[in-house]
Amino acid sequence: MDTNLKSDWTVIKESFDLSCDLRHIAPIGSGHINETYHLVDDDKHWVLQHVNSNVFPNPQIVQQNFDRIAKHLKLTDYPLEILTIKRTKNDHSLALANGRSWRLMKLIPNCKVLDTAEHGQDAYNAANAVGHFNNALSNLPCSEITPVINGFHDLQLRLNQFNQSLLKNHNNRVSLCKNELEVIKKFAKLADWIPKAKANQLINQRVVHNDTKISNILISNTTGLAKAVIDWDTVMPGYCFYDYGDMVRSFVPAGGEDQPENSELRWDVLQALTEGYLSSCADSLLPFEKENLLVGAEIIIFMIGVRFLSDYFNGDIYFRVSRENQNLDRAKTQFALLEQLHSNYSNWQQQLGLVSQTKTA
Ligand code: GN1
Ligand code: MG
Repeated sequence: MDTNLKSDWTVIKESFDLSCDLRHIAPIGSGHINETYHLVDDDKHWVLQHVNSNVFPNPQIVQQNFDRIAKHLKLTDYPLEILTIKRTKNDHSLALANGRSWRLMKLIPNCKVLDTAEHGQDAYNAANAVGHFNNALSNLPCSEITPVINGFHDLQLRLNQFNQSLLKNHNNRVSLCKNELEVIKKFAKLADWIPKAKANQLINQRVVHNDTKISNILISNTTGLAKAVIDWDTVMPGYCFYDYGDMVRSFVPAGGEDQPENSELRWDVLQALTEGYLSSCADSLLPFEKENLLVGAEIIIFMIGVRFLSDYFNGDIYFRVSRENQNLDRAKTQFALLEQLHSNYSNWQQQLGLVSQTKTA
């Protein structure tokens, strides 16, 4: 059990008016940023989370966005479960204990999460859920959501941060990564693509999830269908490419996010994912956006690889690790997938029926 939870428990219990004790709490989830627990109180099941304020400097804003998203989803015909929080006795969305912010959400029962898609059907179901999420939020004005992390998916900013990490060079790790440095040089030009498409008004900024890895989609144990899209912390203005791309990187390699030796691009999974996504949100996408989903995938796969490698060079201070070189393996996995997608781009594009008819960015 984490020491933060132990030291903050008395305040958490009092704030949320709970009667259980630490014995009724167990860690769940596989997130790299927040600490997450399953808590049982009087036969009610909750998810307790410590919102990491090193990453989210203003957790209040995260919760304001959360409320706005829930309100909007309830007004649409969004077919999945909507996350619900329990407020504190004093009617706050967060309990503050020793400077740390804790929130309590209703647990959605009888569900599992996956670390990768086992087969095409998983990919179709999960991507269909993300499509519903994107579709339902496509008419929420961006001005109603406050960005919680500036430049979160700004590739140029991430490359600048990468350059800083080269100077940090924790334990001389840069010298072990010649191949990865070559990949970064080769793909750095992707940083222009979204700014150009935006300037040419070919893509629409909209409220998107920004973290659609497969473990953020709850799957029903009984039906095998998606029940909820969870982890709304980074829901912010962005582009459809971010959510499509994050699915590709987390659904398609059989080994998930951190097994470079198991990072083969599974064509059937990519195809099912794309079909599942378009089945629920094609109507809210512009033709140019649909035709360029794979460019979006390249951008996000590359960007997250860059972020993992930066963290490796910084000494693993951002993404939680459970073993040595895990961030390096995460970066290698992204880059291996990126190279496969890139080298066969026109072929995938054709087979997915995403061939460009409109002008290029
Ligand atoms: C982080 O917290 P978690 O695990 O949902 C990260 C995402 C990365 C992801 C990689 C706020 O998400 O951007 O894509 O790890 N979240 C933040 O697995 O940086
Ligand atoms: Mg997240």
